[in-house]
Amino acid sequence: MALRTILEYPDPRLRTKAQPVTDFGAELGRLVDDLLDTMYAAPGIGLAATQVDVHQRVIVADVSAERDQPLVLINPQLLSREGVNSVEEGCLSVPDIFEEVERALRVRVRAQDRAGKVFERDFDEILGVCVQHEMDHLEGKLFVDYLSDLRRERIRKKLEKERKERSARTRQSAGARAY
Ligand code: GNR
Ligand code: NI
Repeated sequence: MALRTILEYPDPRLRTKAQPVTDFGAELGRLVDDLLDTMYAAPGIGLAATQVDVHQRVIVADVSAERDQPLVLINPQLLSREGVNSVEEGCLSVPDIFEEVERALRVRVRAQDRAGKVFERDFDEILGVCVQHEMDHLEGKLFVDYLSDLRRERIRKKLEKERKERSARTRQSAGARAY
């Protein structure tokens, strides 16, 4: 079990466009396992490789209550979308911010599994929203990009302020230990 560090907005690395996976070897297997471990530990219902600073087209999700139905999508492609759905979204890379975002109600996706086998599947309800949210991460897009500029700026300032306060506390306790 290995947990990876999740990047937080406005970290510019979250804006990186991910590259297709071509090598379905042991390294990919380790990445998928680490993404699942990190998602379950957070806890979150989905995680994209982009969020752990790996810029490959890999996403994981699990919306089950028992947390026993892991979904792995490698090189996901959107085939079709229908309807409109709007739910309050959150993101592990935008901590403690929840905002309503409009998405498709149902999407059909072609992807590969961890062995490289191609499959197609429809996703709807919360899993459909989650898959669209994760696929956005692979393009360097975040749910706050759907909000107004004003709202997004307020969120950025709040998170930057919290980050500064956090690092000031860390410095202080490191100093206290030294004496
Ligand atoms: O844990 C998460 N919850 C969530 C809720 C509504 C819509 C999308 C999500 S995904 C998010 C985890 C995350 O940041 N994935 O990228
Ligand atoms: Ni997210």
